[in-house]
Amino acid sequence: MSFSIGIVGLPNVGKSTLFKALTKIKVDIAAYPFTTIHPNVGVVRVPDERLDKIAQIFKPEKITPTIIEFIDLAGLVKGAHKGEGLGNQFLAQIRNCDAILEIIRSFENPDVENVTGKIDPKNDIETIKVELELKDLEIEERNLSSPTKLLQSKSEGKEEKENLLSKKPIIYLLNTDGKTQYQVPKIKHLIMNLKDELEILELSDLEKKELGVKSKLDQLILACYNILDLITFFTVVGQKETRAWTLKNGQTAPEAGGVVHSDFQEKFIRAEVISWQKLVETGNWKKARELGQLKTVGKDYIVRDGDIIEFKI
Ligand SMILES: Nc1nc2c(ncn2[C@@H]2O[C@H](COP(=O)(O)OP(=O)(O)OP(=O)(O)O)[C@@H](O)[C@H]2O)c(=O)[nH]1
Ligand SMILES: [Mg+2]
Repeated sequence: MSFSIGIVGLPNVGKSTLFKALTKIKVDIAAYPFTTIHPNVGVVRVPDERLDKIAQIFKPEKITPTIIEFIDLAGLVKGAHKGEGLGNQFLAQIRNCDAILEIIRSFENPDVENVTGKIDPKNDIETIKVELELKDLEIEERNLSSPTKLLQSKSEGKEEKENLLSKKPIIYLLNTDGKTQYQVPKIKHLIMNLKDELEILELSDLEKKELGVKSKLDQLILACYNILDLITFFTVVGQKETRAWTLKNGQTAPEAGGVVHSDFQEKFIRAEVISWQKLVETGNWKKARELGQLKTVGKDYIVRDGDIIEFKI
């Protein structure tokens, strides 16, 4: 199971720059608008110190983190819902994402065309919000005027509300150069310098220390993970593999089994569970069992963030 984050924003705001920093995939980055036409898709590991600590106990051959997918989309402009710019195609791509990461330009650079003419985060946020809402409205109207369409989408289990663009979880990221003055939007947001992030990637740990620079990419990845309301559980296969998996908050032990192996959900009988802290404290699986720290759980057990699970099928 993997979840996806769509990188959204006006043209030339740094979407592909961020995508490259996150995924290390070489993509087109240029000073003209609409550089990205077809979406770029990449997978990013979710940083997790707990996984490393568990692995220190088992010293496995393989340590597998969990992932989220990032999709670098084409720039969106005013009127996109009516097909302006790369409009409609773009909006359909957002629909397939689980959450939106919106990049807002807060850097000045005369060489990089600014399609709105000035730095105005508040206004840019509004422009995108309106486009998403207008597109939703258009689809709702189309459904209302066509009862067959409405029935069809209901029978396919596509409850329209869930799929509304304007209802998707969203994270705002101001791409700033640290110099440009702008009005801070009254919305929770992250601030990063995406161009610097690309450069930081090239530095050694020592260079980073000497220059006193620190990447914020991990922080951003975790923010994306959290906004999706996801939790992580772990599995251990002896000295072979220690692995992290993603689950929706509130899901049960059999559902977690289904993530590990398609068979496991149906065949689930029970599971043994221990929190990662407990195991790291005790330092040994066998000892944890002897001390009665492994809890046997049934089908109704709601998995908790940080659980280490052994499935019994
Ligand atoms: N000064 C400065 N330039 C940046 C920053 N981020 C991106 N740029 C530059 O802005 C231009 C556009 O960056 P992209 O990452 O291609 O922007 P985009 O949002 O993907 O653009 P489209 O695909 O055209 O919508 C490039 O020339 C980047 O080098 C930044 O933080 N500061
Ligand atoms: Mg781009």
